[in-house]
Amino acid sequence: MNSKSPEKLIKKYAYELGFDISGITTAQPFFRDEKESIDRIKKGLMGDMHWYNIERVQKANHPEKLLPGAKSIISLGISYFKNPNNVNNNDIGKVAQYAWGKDYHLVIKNKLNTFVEKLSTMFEYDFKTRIFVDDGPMNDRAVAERAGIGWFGKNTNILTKNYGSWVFLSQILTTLNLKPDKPLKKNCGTCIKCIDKCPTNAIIAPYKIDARKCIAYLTIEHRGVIPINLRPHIQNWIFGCDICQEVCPVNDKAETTKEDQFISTNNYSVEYMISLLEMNEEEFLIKFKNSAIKRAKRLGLQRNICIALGNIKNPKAILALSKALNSKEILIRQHAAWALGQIKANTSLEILVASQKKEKNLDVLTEIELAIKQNLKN
Ligand code: B12
Ligand code: SF4
Ligand code: SF4
Repeated sequence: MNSKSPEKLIKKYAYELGFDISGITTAQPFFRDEKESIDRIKKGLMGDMHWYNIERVQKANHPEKLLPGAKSIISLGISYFKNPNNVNNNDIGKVAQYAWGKDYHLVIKNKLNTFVEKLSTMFEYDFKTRIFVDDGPMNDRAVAERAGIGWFGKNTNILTKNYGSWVFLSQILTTLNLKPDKPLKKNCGTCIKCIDKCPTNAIIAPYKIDARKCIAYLTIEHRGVIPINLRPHIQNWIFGCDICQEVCPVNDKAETTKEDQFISTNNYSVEYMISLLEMNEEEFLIKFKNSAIKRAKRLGLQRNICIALGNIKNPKAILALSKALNSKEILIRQHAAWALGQIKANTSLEILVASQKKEKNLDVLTEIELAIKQNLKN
């Protein structure tokens, strides 16, 4: 063992592996966070994320249940901020920055595995580890807060000094007994920008989200129909939402990512979105194999594209949407009808009227009727 303290060596190694921030905390329970999470499930605020259940929350906030004998958690943050120049471009589809480039689960898991190998050469005695990167029952944000790598913002994201909230969080839970860091004494003060600017009012109180209204939930996790009243507020987001981070003053000076694998050159132009609307399952699996976007599944992504095209209102999309109105998927027909209702043009109205005559599904018919009314009103 080197003469440096094990905690210093761990942090040095985290940096060498490309993590921007690291901290250490104990494996003690997170009682406040457990209580809040259970309360949100009970109030229905987690929507239909059935995988996010009470059993998971209990594990997530009692790390010793995840690894018997666990003593410490190494909390790691890595920036994914790209400083995009198209933030205000409302003529193209938008993907939240965290999903640009290669899927972070893959990138970070690789680093964590290498980290664990290194730990076994650093310590000469037997110990156990378990790694987490948003892929298991662990409360990533609560760990990060207590390990002092950042503090909770009112939008519930962990904010960090140099990288703002644009960081992925991951952990190594271990039976090693390491000296913990102290939480930072920081908070949002009187700022409420994220609460004010959230287009769906999903931040119902400081540190509390109603996921059912959050665009990230609706476009990524939610599998069915997106409520009609929320569709206009989704704007041109086709996967995730960055608004409560874009408006956050702590993010003004955020450093950009050093990880090339998080950079992407994808431009979700109307033409590209049209091509995605036409892709089949096999094409989807190939195209998004190494992307976090696959979480939305093909139908979810195509549903989101219909909404974005309806909000962008570019007549170029009418033909593709009329084809989508003939899809064998009810979900796609419903959202394509809505989108055609938003794009005022004789052709979109004619397409809706023609489809009204042959559509058999009552839910789609209701959408078509509403879309015709909307189209006439526009
Ligand atoms: C479920 C989930 C979601 C859901 C629900 C989000 C939510 N806020 O609950 C949805 C799909 C909406 C979502 C969206 C996003 N997510 Co998400 N998500 C998760 C996941 C899997 C669990 C989060 C969780 O436990 N939520 C439960 C609720 C109860 O927790 P919470 O909202 O954080 O609230 C805490 C505070 O209220 C705190 N608390 C209670 N009382 C008090 C009092 C005070 C004073 C304070 C300070 C705190 C506090 O206790 C609660 C529990 O810890 C984590 C990964 C993981 N395994 O942890 C990623 C994770 C939180 N998501 C992440 C990201 C990047 C996002 C998005 C930014 C993606 C995007 N751009 O579209 C958005 C952000 C939306 C938002 N404003 O939260 C990152 C966040 C990184 C960071 N810097 O914080 C995580 C950590 C994934 C990762 N490993 O990097 N996500
Ligand atoms: S991600 Fe978007 S919709 Fe969700 S809370 Fe933030 S601003 Fe609101
Ligand atoms: S916008 Fe303001 S209130 Fe919201 S997280 Fe950032 S600093 Fe906190």
